[in-house]
Amino acid sequence: MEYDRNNVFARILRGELPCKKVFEDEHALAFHDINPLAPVHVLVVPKGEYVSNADFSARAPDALVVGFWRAVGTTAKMLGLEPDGYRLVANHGPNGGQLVFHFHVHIFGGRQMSHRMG
Ligand code: D5M
Repeated sequence: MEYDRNNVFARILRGELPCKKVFEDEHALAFHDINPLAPVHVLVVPKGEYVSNADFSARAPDALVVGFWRAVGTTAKMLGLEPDGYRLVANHGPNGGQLVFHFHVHIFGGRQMSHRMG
């Protein structure tokens, strides 16, 4: 699939749409999900045009891959989720339930997660 430069996260990254920002550096932007599925539900998106995890891990420069995952860890720590733990999810493609085709990782926290898959 080709990257759509007008997807909602691209527009947030360009400042065309608002977000409730948690963290930002040169590699990534983290903000609250508009439709939270847990007491804490934050999305981390890399800066760059990557459709999915497959695209990101294949094409992104090493420094961006490292910087992105450091940003995920920093964001979780900033949210105070470290001691009790949290869940990371990246939906990939139609079977994965991906809705926004700009690679992103969900951080879920603030409650006990079950092992069941939705
Ligand atoms: O899910 C994409 C996620 O993105 C879904 O949980 C809603 C969220 N979303 C959609 N639009 C916005 C805006 N404008 N702000 C914040 N969050 C948003 P996935 O299935 O992983 O692609």
